[in-house]
Amino acid sequence: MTADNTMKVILVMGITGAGKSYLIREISGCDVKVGNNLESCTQQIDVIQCQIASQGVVILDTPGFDDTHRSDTEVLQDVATFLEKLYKQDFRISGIIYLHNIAETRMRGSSTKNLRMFSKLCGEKSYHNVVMLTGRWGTIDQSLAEEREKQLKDNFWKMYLTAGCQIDRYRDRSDLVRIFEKILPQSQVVLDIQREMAVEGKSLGETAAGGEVSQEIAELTKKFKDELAELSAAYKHESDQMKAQMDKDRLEFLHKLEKLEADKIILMDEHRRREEAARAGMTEKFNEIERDRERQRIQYQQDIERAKDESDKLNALIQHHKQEMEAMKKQRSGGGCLIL
Ligand SMILES: Nc1nc2c(ncn2[C@@H]2O[C@H](COP(=O)(O)OP(=O)(O)O)[C@@H](O)[C@H]2O)c(=O)[nH]1
Ligand SMILES: [Mg+2]
Repeated sequence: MTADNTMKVILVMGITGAGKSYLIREISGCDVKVGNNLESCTQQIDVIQCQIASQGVVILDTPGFDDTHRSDTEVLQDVATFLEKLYKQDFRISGIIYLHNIAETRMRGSSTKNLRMFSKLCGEKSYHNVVMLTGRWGTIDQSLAEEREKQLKDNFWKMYLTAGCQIDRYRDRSDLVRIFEKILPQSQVVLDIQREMAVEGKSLGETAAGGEVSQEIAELTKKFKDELAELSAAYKHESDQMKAQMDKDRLEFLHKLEKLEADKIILMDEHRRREEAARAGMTEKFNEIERDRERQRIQYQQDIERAKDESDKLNALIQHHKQEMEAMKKQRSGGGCLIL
């Protein structure tokens, strides 16, 4: 990221198709790619730099945890490592927008899953910087939208609002300007996932968000295995046509199981890589100590040699002095005698 640290960072989250990229295009005026309703368009975190109310702003457009092409583990790995890097480069987050399409007829499984992931990634300490935002007010009847908003306040969003998140409506661009002007001056926060990974050195699997995904992998693996066992038991009694369909289902289950196994490996690999990096860090420290010791040993050796030299010189001097004394003594005693 080439942005400088005076820029304010805003994170936008929510399910695929909620309208995150559309919202960012509206507020930034940048050419942000929006998807169609069926496919996810934002695959990795997109970084959009713009000016809002004379303030340099970096908006982070995130993929939802219900991506059409990638598993939750893959999405989490991207989002978490990006946020960790952001922290390490001294960028702090000023606001988080969790966007929900008010025209959604009911809370889908993916909506509750995205909410759970959002809460695990951010953590309660950042809730005061969160705006739970409903969008697309114009596309349904006002009274119906208000009824749905009430349901969100009373049920699905209740715990987040009670814990400090704010709720707001996005009807047009002026709402976005108002909301951004409100969240930009807020004091900045460190998200739970950033604290866990960048400060406490945890691997992704050890974080709250990673735990959520691991738990889901375990539950899904059990579910698919149970269904596979049921299918195999029923297989014996069915007609050829049914058997063909069952074979297809079986393959599908096996494929899903393989994918879940691959996700487990992603989390384990990430853990191993971190341990290796930590070990490499320790080896480097150890090598540094060894180098230091070698430097000291050489210095010590040189000191001893120098001292030995000095001592040799001194000994030679003493020897010389002794010889001179001897010679003088001899001369003196020789001078007092009469030699016949
Ligand atoms: N008219 C209108 N269409 C929207 C709005 N928000 C999203 N959309 C449409 O909904 C679809 C999904 O939006 P996108 O921003 O890609 O969703 P994301 O997956 O959350 O990024 C796109 O076809 C958008 O054009 C909005 O506020 N008004
Ligand atoms: Mg998008």
